[in-house]
Amino acid sequence: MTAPSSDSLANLERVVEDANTAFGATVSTAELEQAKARFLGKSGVLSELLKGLGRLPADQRPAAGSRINVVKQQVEQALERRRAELSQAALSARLAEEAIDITLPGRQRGGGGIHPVVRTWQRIEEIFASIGFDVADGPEIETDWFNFTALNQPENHPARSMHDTFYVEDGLLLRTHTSPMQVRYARQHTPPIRVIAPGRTYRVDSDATHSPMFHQVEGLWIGEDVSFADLKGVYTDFLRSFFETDRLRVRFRPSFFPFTEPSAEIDMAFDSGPLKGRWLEISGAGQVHPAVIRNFGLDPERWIGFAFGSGLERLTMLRYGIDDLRLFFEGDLRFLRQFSA
Ligand code: 2U9
Repeated sequence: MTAPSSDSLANLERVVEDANTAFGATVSTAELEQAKARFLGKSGVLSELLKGLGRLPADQRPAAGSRINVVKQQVEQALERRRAELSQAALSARLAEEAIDITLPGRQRGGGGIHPVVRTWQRIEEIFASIGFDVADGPEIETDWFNFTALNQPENHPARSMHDTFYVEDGLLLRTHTSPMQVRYARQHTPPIRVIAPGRTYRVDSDATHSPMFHQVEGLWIGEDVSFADLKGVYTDFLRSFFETDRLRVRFRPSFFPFTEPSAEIDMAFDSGPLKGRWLEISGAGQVHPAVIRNFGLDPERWIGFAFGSGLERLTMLRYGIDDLRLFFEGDLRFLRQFSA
């Protein structure tokens, strides 16, 4: 061990400067601890100076010792200052990182939307209400009589097959069409009867173009002189209101349903737009069968009328240009949001 040279003692003030520079260059407390060791550690600059004191002439030791101690205190102060600076900087950085901008708008709950099929349902109710039709309601779980027998579909009719109908306990079933609502309505009202029956219906059928639950709307008009011409007029007016264009045509083709005689398929064609000129099956219809009128509790010799039935999914797909039935039942918000306005 050598005595502190007069040179190193002369440069004591430089030590404070060097420590300040070294501490100032650190950017973390870990770095600062390393820098501290170089000056204040066991074999740091100041310890070495103090250790060398013994080798100085006795008369110089007190002055040199106290100078070294002053410098040591200054270095310790510099260390404390930098420590405070670093911890303040760390705190500021953390506060900045964790800052919450309380002026940002809150997370919106998002307005729910009305399902496109229900939009169609509501629209149809409005259109028919405007020409004096009432809206019937009724149970989705039905008796065999209201779903089949009253509609002239006898005991062994193929439509009753287990393959088509969801049966539940006690001989009840999920209605396979909305017709039972109209039977119930007709038995509780006196003619003239003008009513539509929209709602959910169920059939054992599931593929790309069939859903086990789907929606129908049926219409019924019973009076003393209601004709097929009235049916064509009412249904054509309905389609023109629903699709918001007079530029569409309607045609009837002969068909068969147990509950109507004669029966027809209704086709429509747009005169403009992407589907222009294509005949589209849009509904079934017919003059209500005398046996069904009798099941209303009415005399078929006096009361006559028409009924029609349309699928709400099909009407909705045509109105909005939707090409896949399954979109209605998947609950995909990217699809549904487009109808939330
Ligand atoms: C009563 C008497 C008669 C309603 C009718 C149709 C023809 C028909 C289908 C069209 C598309 C159902 O959703 S769909 O698959 N419906 O073809 N419906 S006549 O006739 C009735 C209804 C009620 C009391």
